[in-house]
Amino acid sequence: MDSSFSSIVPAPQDPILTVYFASRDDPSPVKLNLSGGSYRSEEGKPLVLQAVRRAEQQLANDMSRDKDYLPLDGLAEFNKLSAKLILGDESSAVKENRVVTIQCLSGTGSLRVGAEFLAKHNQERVILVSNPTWGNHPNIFSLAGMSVEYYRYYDPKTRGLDFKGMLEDLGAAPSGAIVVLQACAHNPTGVDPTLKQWEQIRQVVRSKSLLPFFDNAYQGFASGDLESDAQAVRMFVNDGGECLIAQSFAKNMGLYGERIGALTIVCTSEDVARKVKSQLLLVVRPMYLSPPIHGASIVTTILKNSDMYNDWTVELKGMANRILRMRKQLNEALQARGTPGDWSHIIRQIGMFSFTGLNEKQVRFIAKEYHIYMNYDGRVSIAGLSSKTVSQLADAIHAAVTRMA
Ligand code: PLA
Repeated sequence: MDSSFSSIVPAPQDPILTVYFASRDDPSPVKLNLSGGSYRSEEGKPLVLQAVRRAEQQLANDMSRDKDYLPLDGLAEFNKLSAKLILGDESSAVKENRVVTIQCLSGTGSLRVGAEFLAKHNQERVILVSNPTWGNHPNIFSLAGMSVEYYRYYDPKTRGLDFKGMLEDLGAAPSGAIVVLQACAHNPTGVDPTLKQWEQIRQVVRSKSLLPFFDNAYQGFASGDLESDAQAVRMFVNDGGECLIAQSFAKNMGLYGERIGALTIVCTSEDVARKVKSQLLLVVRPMYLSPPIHGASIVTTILKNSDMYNDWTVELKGMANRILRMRKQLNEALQARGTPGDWSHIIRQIGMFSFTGLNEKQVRFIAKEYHIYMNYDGRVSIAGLSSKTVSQLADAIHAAVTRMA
């Protein structure tokens, strides 16, 4: 039979998905997928936090709860508590009622709603993202109709921040352009500015009237501490200026599949905030009507119960510390093997990932010979390693570097 879709050509392959399928179809019992950023326990299993289990039990036992639609902007209490988590208890922007927060579908959904809003209401079409950045950023913003440009960020020579290049590029951006800044634990590089550098970034952003859009996908995963990881965002909010923040509970609460996050827009006045909110709701309604209830209920239960909140912060610190141990073990394992090169960046980098510096040929070699899957840009999820698999990865990297130089 004729198909209405017969003229469709296959979509170009998404690099992260390509690696995912290759790993899925590899029958090897020792295969290890370190491409996607989801946390694994020492046993190599996805981890459901105890605080989340407790919250879900409590919700399941509460017979007064129903499954009615949430409002377009989601669960009101969730929105308030999420804003507090990133902006802090004492945020004057919150006290002055100039903060709008709406529940969205995790970090991606928050970015997308923000992008649609900006495409419609920001005069300047240019949006700058770091080079490199999370692969989905350019898609999200260009599909919303914006013009994506890059600012220098990573210097492969130092495996650190190209701070001078970053400031130059931000300084040369058109006034009113949007600049996407990853709040902490930069993906894919694992390289974050210092607080002193953030202050200089803030000065350039404000003096050029750029509009910062923070991607806050990893709060708590950089340092293990929610407050420390919020410092960069708060620096910008505390100067009284405007910004957007896309927030995700996928990583820090391990709620990946619940798709729970929030978009916050900090405005200069309550009046502006009211108008902004009315327009955000216009973005949401034709897109998905209203957000899902379960993840928001879990997060709200944890954030408002001091006992569960404390349990959560302990577990979060535990995850961050385990990642640090894996970094240390991997670095030591490479040193023990005498692997050529300097691997200290594995310990210096921050967050779930290490940007190893391996090239695509080496990555493909490792997949073929060692059944370990990582992204073609050399990004590896340290959060997916365990004490048992560190030596497997170190063997693979050693072989790749010595044989595929
Ligand atoms: N922002 C950044 C910087 C991210 O790395 C990710 C996820 C998100 C937002 C969106 O996450 P969320 O929608 O689940 O909240 N990046 C992952 C997932 C973990 C992926 O790309 O498939 C990554 O592996 O890079």
